[in-house]
Amino acid sequence: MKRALITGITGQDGSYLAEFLLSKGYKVFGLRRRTSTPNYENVQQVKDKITWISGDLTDLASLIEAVRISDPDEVYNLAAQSFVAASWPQPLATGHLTAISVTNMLEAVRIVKPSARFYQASSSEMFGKVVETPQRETTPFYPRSPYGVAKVYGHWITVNYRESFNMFACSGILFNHESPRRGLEFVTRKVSDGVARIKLGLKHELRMGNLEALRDWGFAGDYVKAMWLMLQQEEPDDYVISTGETHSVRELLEVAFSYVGLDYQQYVVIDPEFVRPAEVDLLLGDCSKAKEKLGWKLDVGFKQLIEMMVDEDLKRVRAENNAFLLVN
Ligand code: F7E
Repeated sequence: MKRALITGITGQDGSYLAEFLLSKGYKVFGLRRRTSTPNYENVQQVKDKITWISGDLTDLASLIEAVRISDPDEVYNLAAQSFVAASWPQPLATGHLTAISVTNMLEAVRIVKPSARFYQASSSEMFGKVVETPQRETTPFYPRSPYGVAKVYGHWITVNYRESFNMFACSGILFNHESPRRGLEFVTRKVSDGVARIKLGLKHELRMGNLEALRDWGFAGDYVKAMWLMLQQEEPDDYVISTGETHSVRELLEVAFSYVGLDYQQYVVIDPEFVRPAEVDLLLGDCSKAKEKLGWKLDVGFKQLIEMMVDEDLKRVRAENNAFLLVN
């Protein structure tokens, strides 16, 4: 039985990856940080199948212990401060969690089990103010936020450990990937949740930032399979994972509102609070290397993804509201 250690396991990607690895017969270990209000919502179906290890990304001793206890064949480093907008007000915390912690994880693996295969969650945010379109593995980075800068560090330290210590370390340069498990602050989920609340009469407007930003949005459930495929190859390497399509935030609004028979223009209000100090205007990934070498393919397209998210939020908001009406 193969053994995998996942950091960030209670997040969107971690939960899909845990389910995928469990379905493949893996023994799955999840690193969890102590919080006063633990949130297992994303992993509720598989919580009891995961072996939980207490640890913190910023505490190297706890990571060494996590690698020792799990004795993993594969390590997936998904934990980070992942919300770009929060990286301006918290640049140092983002640097510790999203950049330096990657070295902590790599060090823990190098010291305890250097033969383990390592996956680093790199990001299309590294391309930032893009110098070429579409973006591919060889496109130079030009990050536009403290988050993007931190991810560039994480990316290069992973490459460096591969080259310095001959470790099987891979970076997946994943473009935006979404799902009903996405955090409510990210734009797709903010819109699907907002549409559900407006449709159900619980909300009357949706306050948004820059509607012209273009993103390459895929389904997280498809993207975690690419992570696994990267670690099954003969040689470690880095891969872009994307859909090869780009859509604006405005198109996202159109698709989501029109799906429930509404016109977004009647509800959306532009609020400077959601406009970023520096923007990534356009992302469009070329994932031909992943398709060719990994045999990776995607199943869920943009419209289907947004409609799935709206459907799930309608269900959830309806249920929450019914429960509220019952007790009041
Ligand atoms: O913003 C614009 C915003 O926060 C997308 C993370 O997973 O993907 C994600 O980063 C776009 C931006 O994701 C609102 O300005 C407009 O242009 O959903 P987001 P992100 O910043 O692209 C990459 C690959 C990662 O690695 C990150 O961890 O939407 N936008 N109005 C808005 N965005 C938000 N959040 N809220 C708004 O009201």
